[in-house]
Amino acid sequence: MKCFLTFALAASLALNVGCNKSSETGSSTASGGKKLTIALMPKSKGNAYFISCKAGADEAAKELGAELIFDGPTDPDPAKQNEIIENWITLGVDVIAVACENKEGISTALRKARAKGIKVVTYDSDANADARDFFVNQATPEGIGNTLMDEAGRLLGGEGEFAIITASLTAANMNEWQKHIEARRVVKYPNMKMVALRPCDDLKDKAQAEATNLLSANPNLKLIMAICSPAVPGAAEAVKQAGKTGAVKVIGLGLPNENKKYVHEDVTQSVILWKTTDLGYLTIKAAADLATGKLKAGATEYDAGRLGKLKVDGDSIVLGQPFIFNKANIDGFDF
Ligand code: RAM
Repeated sequence: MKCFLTFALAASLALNVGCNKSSETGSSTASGGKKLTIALMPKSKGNAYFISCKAGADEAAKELGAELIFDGPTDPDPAKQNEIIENWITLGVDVIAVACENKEGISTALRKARAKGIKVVTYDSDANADARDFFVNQATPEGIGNTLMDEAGRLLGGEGEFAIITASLTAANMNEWQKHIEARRVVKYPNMKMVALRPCDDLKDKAQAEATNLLSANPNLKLIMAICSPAVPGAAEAVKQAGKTGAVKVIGLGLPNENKKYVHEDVTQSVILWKTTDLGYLTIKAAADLATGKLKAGATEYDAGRLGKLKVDGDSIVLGQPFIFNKANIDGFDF
């Protein structure tokens, strides 16, 4: 916790936004001795979640002496993701690291990149397994699903209706988490009922509109679970404006800075996340080590620099456990 806090504060100072290149001193080189070029794509550049990932990616690129290209759609757009991947193939980058908006849709472009000798890692949200070398996963899907469902169960005393707001129905991460939320509900909270699942395209305003509709369509709704970061403040704003603060609880996967206000107003009870800067750092470190041959298929453990040794689960490198922010601790975090 202390370590997380120290890191989060340091990372917030290093925050750097936009599409740019960063290259500094270091030692990671591609074959032929030239500097490694790693291309990093978020689901969307406007999402604070990915802006925070990029701060950690910049840190790793600097440490490794790699060239970092950062680009992606402004708002979530799977077709734009494919277009950018095609450009990177033409450019001949060494590694592509991408958070996939549409699991199936992006896999063809990523397979093409691999066929041209470009290494591919996914992070945050996976592609098909044969379209990438490794997936850098923020936490296990069970860990995320169970933490969300246990928080919902605790807040409702194991009874009542809840609804989920997700980003998209094509993103692998959300779909995996949702399976585990449901599995946990069946086993531990059979008296809780999920009445709706609504996508918000990973956009706050759309999440707010969806939450407003959910509140009027479901008079017995007791909790909204928002499983993409912009949806947590979006749902909170809807609950607040409907005058249902406390009567309808809000929890979800979000950034402390986007939710502090609502947590202090008792609109939002729990915010769950991982260290987003560490996710960006780990992604670039793994991308570089994959390109230089230090990380190979079949590894069971990975030496992730300042993050220490991490478990490799098949072809997934797992960052850690999700963390719960609430009224008691949220002010200690700045990201
Ligand atoms: C959103 C993105 C991302 C997800 C987080 C929790 O910002 O959709 O994929 O991991 O929320």
